[in-house]
Amino acid sequence: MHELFTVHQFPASGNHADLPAEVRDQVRALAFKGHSQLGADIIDAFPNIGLIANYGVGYDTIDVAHATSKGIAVTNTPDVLTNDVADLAVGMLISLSRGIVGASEWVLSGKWANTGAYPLQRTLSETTIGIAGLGRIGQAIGKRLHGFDADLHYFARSEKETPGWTWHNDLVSLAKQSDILIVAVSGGPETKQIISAEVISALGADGLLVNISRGSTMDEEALIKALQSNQLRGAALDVFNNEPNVDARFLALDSVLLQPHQSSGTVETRKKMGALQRDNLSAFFADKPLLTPVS
Ligand code: 8YV
Repeated sequence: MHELFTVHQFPASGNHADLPAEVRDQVRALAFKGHSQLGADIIDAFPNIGLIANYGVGYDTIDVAHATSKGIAVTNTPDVLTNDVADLAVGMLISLSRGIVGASEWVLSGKWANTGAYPLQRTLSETTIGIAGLGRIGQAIGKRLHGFDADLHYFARSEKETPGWTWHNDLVSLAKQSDILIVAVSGGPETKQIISAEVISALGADGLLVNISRGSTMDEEALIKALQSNQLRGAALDVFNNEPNVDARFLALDSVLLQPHQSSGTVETRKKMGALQRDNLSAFFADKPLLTPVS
């Protein structure tokens, strides 16, 4: 980044106002990473920007409508992270349904030698799996699960071309039909808490839930209550409402697999995400078409 552009670091305080006004005036583009709010207040504090280049596919914390109204473009980093996110979703699902983390602990703690075989877990193959959201990532997850001989169902606004997967235009209907529900919708106001108490209850006491999208898509209160009262068999979560401060009630549950929002977190993918963010910035400064604009 520093070789290509004159870079001003965002203040360590996290407060844009700590950057002197004369520096803010010089800034022509914002390179954004993270999940804090990039709202109208910050956008307005940089009067000469024409681009917000996000490092990540999800841009739910950026006020895109406000940026657009001011003629500021927003770019993201789609595609390059799809495989890693789908891999982690499937990995979390296998680990949750087969109790892999607990099984490792069983060996490490000497329980295998001292108390005997690990309790039986549940099969993953030949179950009915629902995918909420069939964008790039949802499709990549489906492609992987197809190999498990799973009966695949999905929720999307419109029916997609798939190898025989069943479309639902209603999440409760999808959850009712599924043994496992994987959440892969994008975050934002439209999907806020769409995994509601009703959806969780429709999944049922034997159900498993996997979330690799955004914490905001989940009614976390309802999820915690369902897990605490065994109204849901388990949940594998890479994303949370108040990251990185995970609700402490999750930590007390045996039926969860918790990940630190790391689905795109590989050396290879993060390099590609950085390169795509920089390429968007370069295109902007060279007055060329942006590679991956969101709007
Ligand atoms: C983050 C993500 O961008 O792409 C997304 O939407 O959530 C992640 O890849 C990454 O953790 C950097 O903040």
